[in-house]
Amino acid sequence: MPDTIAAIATGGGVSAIGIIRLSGEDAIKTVSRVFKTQNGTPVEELPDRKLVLGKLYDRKGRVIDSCLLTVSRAPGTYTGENTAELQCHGSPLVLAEGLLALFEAGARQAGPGEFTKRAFLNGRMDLSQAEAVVDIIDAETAEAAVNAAGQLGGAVTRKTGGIYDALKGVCAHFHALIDYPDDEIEEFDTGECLKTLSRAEEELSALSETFSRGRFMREGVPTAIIGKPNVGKSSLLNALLGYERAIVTAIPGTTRDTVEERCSVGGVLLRLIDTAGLRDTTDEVEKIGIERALSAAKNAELIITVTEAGEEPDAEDAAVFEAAAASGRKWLSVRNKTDIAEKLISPRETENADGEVFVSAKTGQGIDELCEKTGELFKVSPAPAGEILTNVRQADAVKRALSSVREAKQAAQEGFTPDAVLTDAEDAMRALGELTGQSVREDVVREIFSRFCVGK
Ligand SMILES: Nc1nc2c(ncn2[C@@H]2O[C@H](COP(=O)(O)OP(=O)(O)O)[C@@H](O)[C@H]2O)c(=O)[nH]1
Ligand SMILES: [Mg+2]
Repeated sequence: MPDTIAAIATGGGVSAIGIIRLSGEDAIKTVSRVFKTQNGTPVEELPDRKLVLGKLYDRKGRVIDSCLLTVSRAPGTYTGENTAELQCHGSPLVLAEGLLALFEAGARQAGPGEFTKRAFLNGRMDLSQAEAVVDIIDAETAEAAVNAAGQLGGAVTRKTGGIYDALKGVCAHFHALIDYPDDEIEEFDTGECLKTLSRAEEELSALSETFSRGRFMREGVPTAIIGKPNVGKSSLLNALLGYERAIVTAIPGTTRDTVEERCSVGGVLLRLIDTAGLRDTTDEVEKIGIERALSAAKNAELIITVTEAGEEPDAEDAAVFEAAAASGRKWLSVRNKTDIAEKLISPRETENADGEVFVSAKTGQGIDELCEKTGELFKVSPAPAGEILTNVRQADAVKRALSSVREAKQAAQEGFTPDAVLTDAEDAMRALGELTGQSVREDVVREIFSRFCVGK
């Protein structure tokens, strides 16, 4: 029988309310030793899911808080076990003392993600849903949270569950053929089997393709800001971030190393990389910075070139445009310093850019338009919430399932023996089972939950 775990579930600092939660067979009995209800009802007789006022006692039996308690009994709880939650005043000291009193009353400290791990082990959610819990907590844009919430609702498993069942049907038939070769099993219809495999292939391939978008959603779009020195790259980074992150001076060559910051721009999470200005230099440090700038541009998905709005591009600007055009990545041409430009010039070299925006990093003019354009370029096209894969582990499982389905299909097409098709189809099922946790190894499960915070 799993022991009773307890943890502070809310953030570390001072807050209005702080929550201590417990889960386990003896959760309610344990909390009854440190909490007495205002109206005298014994804690163990409290109804489920009802907030009750009472007093919290420390290890020495002194009242340390007046707070609220809810108890919920198994199995209809988050963890599937008996649970209790104390809503205290949000003093870190009160919460720590309350927790220590609970330890003395028989609970032990919960490890990272242990509540959710118990929920998984007790069948309250599958593995992809459990991972969605972390994704909601870690979400940095509203879009990421909406997708994670959809996954918590089981969107990924609903999508793959149908494919899993179809493959199971194919396997059952092949098993029958192998196990009872002499029986009059309904004439095997290769056409039907191929149709099922093709449908599975199509759906898995579509799901697999959502991952590159999903990855941007979760980790951010790597974005390199490039341009010659002094055009306002660092100023642009600061304008987008809304604070003075990078050093800005009138001295060319100020930014020598790359500076990276995450920032939500037009609803899209960007990993903005400010770089050293691109120019010919003999300065050793600056040279290395320029190499890093070029390598950042190579690894970026979005390139923002910065040039001065009022000036015709010179040779250095032209080299910057050329690097962006040659990269094959999405490219936004930012024409900066509109506040001091006599007229706004649209250079011919940027015709093939994915957008041109006139801004002043100094006054903020045009920054909204830049955000909007970025949003348009990378907005995840509407997919039902949760049907975008954001998780490397899940994407890898889907990819393996896809490749096994393709092998099964090929084997069936080429008239291989039933067991050849069967082996591949079963591999695909096993890979899909990893999404829900059906066929996942214990150490992988442990690794997944170790990424959670304590108290979740
Ligand atoms: N007037 C004006 N000056 C700017 C603007 N953006 C940057 N600057 C100035 O240009 C100089 C170089 O800016 P910085 O951001 O360091 O350029 P970087 O070398 O490309 O990173 C600084 O003196 C900035 O104050 C702008 O939009 N308008
Ligand atoms: Mg700079």
